[in-house]
Amino acid sequence: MAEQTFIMIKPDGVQRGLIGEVISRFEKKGFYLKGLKLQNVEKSFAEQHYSDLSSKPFFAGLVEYIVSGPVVAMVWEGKSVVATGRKIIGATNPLASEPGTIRGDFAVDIGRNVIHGSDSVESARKEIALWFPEGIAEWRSSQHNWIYE
Ligand code: YYY
Ligand code: MG
Repeated sequence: MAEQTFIMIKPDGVQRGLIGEVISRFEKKGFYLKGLKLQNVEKSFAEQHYSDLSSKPFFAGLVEYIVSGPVVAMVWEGKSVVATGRKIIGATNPLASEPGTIRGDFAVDIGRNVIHGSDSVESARKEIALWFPEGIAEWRSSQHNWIYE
């Protein structure tokens, strides 16, 4: 199976009308959308998603931010999509993100950085299982051979 990553548009990205922009960047690159839903999440769910960061001083604020409005949860698939997705997103602190990245183009503060992307293939696997227990779609783009050699 091709590599998959979990991407989430955070509540600020949804409120600011950036859903289409984010999807467009991943789509135009040549990655395939395999799962998509907009939902509000419970505090306990957000805590589980960010459980690795539970000891950090910013944890409570981060969880409060994630539950402050609906998020868009997605699974994207393609060659090296985990690492390349992180490049498309940009550095964690938007003031350090390069222009041309999502955070570099659309965010200022670290606690309002618009988007989440899995940091490894292993975290992607865990995050996809957490967010999409129902499974994801099976499909293959008819353009596949025009994007991948
Ligand atoms: O993977 P990424 O989102 O780039 O950063 P993480 O180190 O996993 O932190 C998750 C999330 O926490 C980050 O997107 C913003 C927030 N955060 C923060 O508010 N303050 C920090 N000093 C570090 C991270
Ligand atoms: Mg992270």
